[in-house]
Amino acid sequence: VLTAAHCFSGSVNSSDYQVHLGELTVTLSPHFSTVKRIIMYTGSPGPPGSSGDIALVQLSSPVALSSQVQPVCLPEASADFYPGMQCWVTGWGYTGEGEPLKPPYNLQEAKVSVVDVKTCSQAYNSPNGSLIQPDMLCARGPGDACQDDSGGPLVCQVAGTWQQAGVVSWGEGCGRPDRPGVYARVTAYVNWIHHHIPEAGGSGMQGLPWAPLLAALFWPSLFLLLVSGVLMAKYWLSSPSHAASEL
Ligand code: 4AZ
Repeated sequence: VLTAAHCFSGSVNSSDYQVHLGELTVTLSPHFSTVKRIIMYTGSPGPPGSSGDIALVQLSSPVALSSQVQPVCLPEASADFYPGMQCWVTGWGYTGEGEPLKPPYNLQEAKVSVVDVKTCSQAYNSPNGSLIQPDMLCARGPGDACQDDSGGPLVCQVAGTWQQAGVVSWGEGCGRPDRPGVYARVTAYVNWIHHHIPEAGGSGMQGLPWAPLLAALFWPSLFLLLVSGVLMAKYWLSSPSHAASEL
């Protein structure tokens, strides 16, 4: 499970957490997964708005997939979530500034569009330069993420598949036109994710993409070896010197 590192500012102890899968409302159902390991990109959660706000949660046992529990695709490290691209953010966080989600606590979704780096950097300019780092991705309304949405997914449909472009991280207020929501940029961490979960979907070694390459190298070499074998045998049999020496 991909989430934000700052979600663990209270505790990094695996036994303090439960992972509830396939739920649309916040109910503390008795069916949950326990956590085996929390892997933080940075050793410990940084202050709000800092780089590396990403973490992996390894569950204690495999998950049974269903119509309600499905994995999302990891983008390739080179994937481009271009400015203006329409994406969705989901969560049970505040529905507006100072407005906590009301019962029955239904999961909310908000449509957002990716904001170009320059515009976002300007929106978050500070005396020490922009607060926007290369590992951050910005997106703005109509909708926005808000308090308690942190760690949730920003997903975009690319050629029919849903890819996770971001992890809700921070922002000034919620839904302010001049203050985009800021996300941890997943593409910046894809190699780190594959390092910790070699079997994770997406690119990498999955499905032996290097097998055709090996075959492409192997078959021509085998062919050349056979041809040279046949030619050498022919030479050996027809060479007068060999014929003489054997007489
Ligand atoms: C938060 O406090 C938070 N509008 C998350 C996202 C945004 C603001 C605050 C973006 O978790």
